[in-house]
Amino acid sequence: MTRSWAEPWKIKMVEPLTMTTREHRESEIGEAGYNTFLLRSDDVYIDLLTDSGTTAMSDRQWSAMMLGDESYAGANSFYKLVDAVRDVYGYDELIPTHQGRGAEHLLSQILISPGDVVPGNMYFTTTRFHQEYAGGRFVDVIIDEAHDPRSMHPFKGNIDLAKLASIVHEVGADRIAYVSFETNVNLAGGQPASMENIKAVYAFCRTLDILVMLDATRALENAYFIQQREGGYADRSIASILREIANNSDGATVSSKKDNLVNIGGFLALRDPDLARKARALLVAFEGLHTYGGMSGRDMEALAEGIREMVHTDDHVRSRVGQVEYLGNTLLKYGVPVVTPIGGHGVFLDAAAMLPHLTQDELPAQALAAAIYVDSGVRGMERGIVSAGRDPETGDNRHPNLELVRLTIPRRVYTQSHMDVVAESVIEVCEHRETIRGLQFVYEPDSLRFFQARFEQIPV
Ligand code: PM9
Repeated sequence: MTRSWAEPWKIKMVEPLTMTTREHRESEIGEAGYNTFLLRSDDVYIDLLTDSGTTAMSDRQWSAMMLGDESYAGANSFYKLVDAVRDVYGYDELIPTHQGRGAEHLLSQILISPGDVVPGNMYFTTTRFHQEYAGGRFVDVIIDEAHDPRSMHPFKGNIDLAKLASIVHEVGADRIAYVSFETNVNLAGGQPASMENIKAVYAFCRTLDILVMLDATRALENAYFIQQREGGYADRSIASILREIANNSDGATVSSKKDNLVNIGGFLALRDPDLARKARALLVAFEGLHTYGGMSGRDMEALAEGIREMVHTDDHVRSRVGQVEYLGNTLLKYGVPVVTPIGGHGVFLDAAAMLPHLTQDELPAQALAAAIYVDSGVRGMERGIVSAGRDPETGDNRHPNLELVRLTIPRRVYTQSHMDVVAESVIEVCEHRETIRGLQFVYEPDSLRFFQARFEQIPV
């Protein structure tokens, strides 16, 4: 008999949810221009928009916040954070930022010169924005399987070494700003890279003096999949696997709003003190003094505790990913097309497969996210053509292979019964899929358009 996992915590405080009617939700989604980012949270029942900053903090984190040292310079809370990052990730140089994109901004500014190329394993919206903003060109070198929602490859986040070698050969190693290696690749569906691949990429880059910078935002979940799926790691602790991932890099950007179990915060971590000096020079202009960056003392306290807590035992990540897999496997059982294997932070619905009557330019994922909201008040997010944006050179829409709706699970927030309600709603919507109409833009921001764009239904 297989034995169940259960959450390694109990609930001390609850937050009431609002129940709404279908009629109300139909009106609200119209008001929000069919963009789930523009809904008010009071109109949402189960909020699966993102796992970013939506975590429930522990009693230890809340009590640590009371110890926050709010000194402008040299706060004790900063040094606790430095120690936590060094102990858990092994990086010596810490540059604290307000969240992940603050770290991406600094990294891109110190390493990218106009015309440089940044190879990476699938784009992430804010990451690519900062790479392009600094004058770089992102080149996708992820393995082909990552673009196939049905491929069962256990490590769809892997970098294709032949693709990487080819772009290095084409432009020359000195025009490669760095390799941008995301752990548990978000837009591929929360898919991990194998330790073998992480090591091979680092070894290849070292021979050419190319830096490898991790996006370690979800490296914990990546470490869990390595433990579960890669030969030789079953008996290793998550903490030691996470450290081994970080050991094979020159630095990392981290949005602490995910793995690190806090509602706000992030950091850039580096090994090279000279690079860190450059980053700190910009930090004081864009974020704050080098001993707080973009965070208050209490934020740094909660973050230092969150970093230690996430690896304290393996039970936390096992139940976190276990809950995501529970939702994904329920949907699979009822024939809903989802990205497989089920990822670490959310279940990604294959909107292209679910709504074959819509072309990609009719924005099927955007329309599906709106339809699920109307059905049950469950809020997901589009991850397809709208998120992919336009090519800065041609101005044309990018057409990604993946046209997905992401149901992202916040950490330590919802119960298994919430997951049942979500699954029932998606199954119901799937049964009436042919009634879902396509959408068109009525307002399109110039960059990161998915956050604020507005849409209307295409007239019949
Ligand atoms: N990710 C997410 O919902 C929040 C904003 S985008 C909708 O998935 C990675 C892999 C992320 C990420 C944010 C950031 C940026 C960097 N890398 O949001 O600035 O998933 O803290 O981090 C979001 P910040």
